[in-house]
Amino acid sequence: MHGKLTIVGAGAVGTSAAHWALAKSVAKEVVLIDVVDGLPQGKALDCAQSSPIEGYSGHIKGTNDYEDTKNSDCVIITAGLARKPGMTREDLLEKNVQIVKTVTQNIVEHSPEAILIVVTNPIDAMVYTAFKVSGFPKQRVVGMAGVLDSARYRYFIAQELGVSPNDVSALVMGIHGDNMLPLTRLASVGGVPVEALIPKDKLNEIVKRTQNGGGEIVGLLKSGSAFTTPGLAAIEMAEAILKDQKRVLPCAAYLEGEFGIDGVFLGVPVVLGRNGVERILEFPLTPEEKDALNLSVEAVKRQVESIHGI
Ligand code: A3D
Repeated sequence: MHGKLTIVGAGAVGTSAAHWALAKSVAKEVVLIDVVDGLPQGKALDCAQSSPIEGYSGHIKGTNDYEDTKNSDCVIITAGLARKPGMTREDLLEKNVQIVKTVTQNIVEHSPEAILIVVTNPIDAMVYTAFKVSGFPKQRVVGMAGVLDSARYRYFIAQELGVSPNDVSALVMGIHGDNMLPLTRLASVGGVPVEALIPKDKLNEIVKRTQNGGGEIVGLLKSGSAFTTPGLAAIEMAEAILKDQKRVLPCAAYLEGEFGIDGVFLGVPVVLGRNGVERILEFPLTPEEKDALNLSVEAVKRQVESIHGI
C-alpha cells in the first residue's frame, strides 16, 4: 500500500473515486472531505462496507476537517458544481474558481508536498487556478480529462469494430471541450491503424461523439454529469503517482514551449510517477493537427482570461 490520498468533494465523482481507490488498493489511507456535514462520513462508510464483499482492506475516513487530510501525498479535487442540461463547462467557471481557490489554500496549508489532480470543470482553467493559488511547481499540478476522453474514444472504436476495448490504443489531446483533438492518425487496435479498418465518415462520427461524450451523458441524466468513469480516470492517475508507475497518460499539464504552446494547461501525453508530471512526450503533429490544437489553446486562453480574484 502506498501513501495517503485525499479526495475533495464527496459528490458523484468524488464518491466514485473513493470507491475505485479502495477497490484498486491505490493508497494506504484514503480521506474523503466535503463542506456538507455528514455527506463525506456517510459516503465513506458506504464505500468501506463493500470491503468484505470485494475483499480489500484499505482504510477510508469521511470528514469536514482539513486536519484529517494532513500530509497527503496526492489530492484529487472534485469540489464544485457540475453541469446541468443546456450548460457548458464554461458556465461553471465563476463559481468553481472560488471553490477551487479555497480548497487549494486548505490543501497547501495541510499538505505542502502533495501532488494535485484537478477534476473540477472547466478543467483546463481550474487546474490553472490550482497551479497559481498553490504556488506548487508545475510537475505537482495536473488535470484529469484526457484519460476520460481517451477512454470514451477507445470504447467507441471498440464498439464499432466489435473488439475488446483493451486492445484499442488511442489518444485525445487538447482542451476538455468541443475543440478536443482525438487523434485518428495514431489510433490503433492491436497495433493495426484504425484508419485502415474504419471508413473515414464513420471515424469522423466517432470523433464527434467523443467530443460530445460528456454532453451526451448530461443530456441523458438530466441532472448531474458523468461520474463513474471520471472517478476511475482520476484514480488511474493517482495510482500512477502513488505507486510511481511511470504510466503514459493524457493529462492537462502546464506547457512551456512543448508543441509550440506556452503558458497554459492543455491535454498532452505525460509520464506520471512519484514526482507528478515527470515528462511530457512531445512528437511532431501534422499541420492539420496543429491547427486543431490551436483551437484548444485559444479556447483555454479565453477561459483563463475570464478568471478573476486569484
Ligand atoms: P457533485 O455531485 O455536485 O459534487 C460536488 C461536491 O463538491 C458536492 O458534494 C459539494 O458539497 C462539494 N463542494 C462544494 N464546495 C466545496 C468546497 N469548498 N469544499 C469541499 N467540497 C465542496 O458534482 P460531481 O461530483 O458530479 O462533479 C464534480 C466536478 O467535477 C464538477 O465541476 C464537474 O463538472 C467535474 N467533472 C469533471 C470531469 C472531467 O473529465 C474533467 C468529469 C466529470 C465531472
